[in-house]
Amino acid sequence: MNGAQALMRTLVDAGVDCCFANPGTSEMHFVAALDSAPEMRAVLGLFEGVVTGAADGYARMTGRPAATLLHLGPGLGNGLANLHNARRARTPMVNIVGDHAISHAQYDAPLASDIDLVARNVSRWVRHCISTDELAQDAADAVAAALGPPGQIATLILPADVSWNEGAKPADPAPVRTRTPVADDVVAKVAGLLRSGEPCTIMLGGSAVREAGLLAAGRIAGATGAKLLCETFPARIERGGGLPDIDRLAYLAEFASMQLTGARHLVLVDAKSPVSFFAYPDKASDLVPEGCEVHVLAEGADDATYALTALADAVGATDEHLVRPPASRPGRPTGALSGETVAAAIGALLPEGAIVSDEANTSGLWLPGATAGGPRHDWLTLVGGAIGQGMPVATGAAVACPDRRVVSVEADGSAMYTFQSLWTQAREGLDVTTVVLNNGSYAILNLELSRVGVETPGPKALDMLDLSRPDLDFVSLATGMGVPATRATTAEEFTDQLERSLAEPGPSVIEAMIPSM
Ligand SMILES: Cc1ncc(C[n+]2csc(CCOP(=O)(O)OP(=O)(O)O)c2C)c(N)n1
Repeated sequence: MNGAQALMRTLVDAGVDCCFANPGTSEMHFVAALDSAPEMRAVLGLFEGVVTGAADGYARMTGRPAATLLHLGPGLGNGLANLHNARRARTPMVNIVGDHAISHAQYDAPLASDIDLVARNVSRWVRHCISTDELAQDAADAVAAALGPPGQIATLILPADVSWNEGAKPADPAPVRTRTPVADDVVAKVAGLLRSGEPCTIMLGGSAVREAGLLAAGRIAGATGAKLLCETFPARIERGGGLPDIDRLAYLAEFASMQLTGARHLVLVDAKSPVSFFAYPDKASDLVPEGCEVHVLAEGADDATYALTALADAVGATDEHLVRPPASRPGRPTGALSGETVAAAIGALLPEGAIVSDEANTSGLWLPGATAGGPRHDWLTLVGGAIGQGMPVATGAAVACPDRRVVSVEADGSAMYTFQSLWTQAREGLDVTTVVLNNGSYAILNLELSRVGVETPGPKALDMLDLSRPDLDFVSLATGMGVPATRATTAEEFTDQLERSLAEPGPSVIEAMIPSM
């Protein structure tokens, strides 16, 4: 067995059986070894941002890391924005980054660079393999590190000769840690606050916004009157089908402050204390209202679900306290196509068990409201704020869940970062409906321009936020990558096209022509 074959077997034995890849010469032995492990699925992405984003989407849905295969420093660097998002989402992931053979390093060949430096920015665990004997153990350690908890990115840098040398043996899976139960006194203290009669807001995030955590939180809110909020960009929130519908903290600090007004205690459950996304002249960065105390119920490796369940018991919250929102869907919209009517159509037609990858940005304002009363679904958001995540994440989620429909709602500017995700969707036959919201603009940045205090922007500034000259034609772009596409200009057209797309196996694109805000 050569190093690459032992690595492949070790990954599969540790439960990593999907590899999103964009290889080069230094990774050829890894590529060849793919065929030595029938369990390993290999998915080609045509840009590293697709590869890393797909691995993120896959792990958000399975809870297991995928491997990525990336080509030296430049390949890893190309994948960085979506690795950043994955790091923020606490996604488990194992990056295998090829490097020049150890014997070749002295020559400073053109693709040589400081890979560790690039990797460290996003990886909690980085190791440079130095011997074929140790490679399999390195891989087993990488998988355990990726699983955390919480999930994190582990990057294994793999010189080509470590891969090709013979005499390697697979390693057993390394032990994986479990989440820590939250101490009784922490639960008792928070229970005391909730019973004090003072206004409490519970901020949920991370693992707390999955079914069990949401149900416990719903009981607590019903029993104590505490207000529930979810972090602005959860990695994966379960929604619909009668689950408590929890408002997300608004992106705009002005609105977020209004949601937090009046709180005397803010209880964090696997969520960060709220801060403004950016600093603005003369505006606060810390959004915790004055006089409000912040308490942590669960964080990091803590078991947030356990903590919420224990808290519900401690405050005497039973199932009778749980208020489940009634099932309700918007009707099929008519008239002009807009962010609002697109949301209504998606709300009217969202299939049971759908996975929504949400990078709708400004046009997505109405989506949560239109879908809250719909059937059970998962919602994946832009945790790290680096755009170009939505389509790759949708791709990985569809690989992870072949029996579920993925609905990828994409603002046009964001779509253009990683649009080649569509080619992977076509090649893998993934059931993804992509809605591109074509407003011809970086609309949010037009808003931000005035929010930062630029009162009279000049034509060059405005040109940097405008997506016309030429207009983007998403129907042609999609069909050029083998994905059927249609264009909708009215709410009726859009709803009909969405209905057809959701019923058709495989990927398709609907370009929704909408006005900018
Ligand atoms: C990787 C990355 N590059 C640039 C940005 C800055 N940025 C934030 S929003 C945005 C434009 C968004 O436009 P679009 O996706 O069309 O959404 P809209 O604002 O029109 O709703 C840009 C360029 C970013 N967040 N991430």
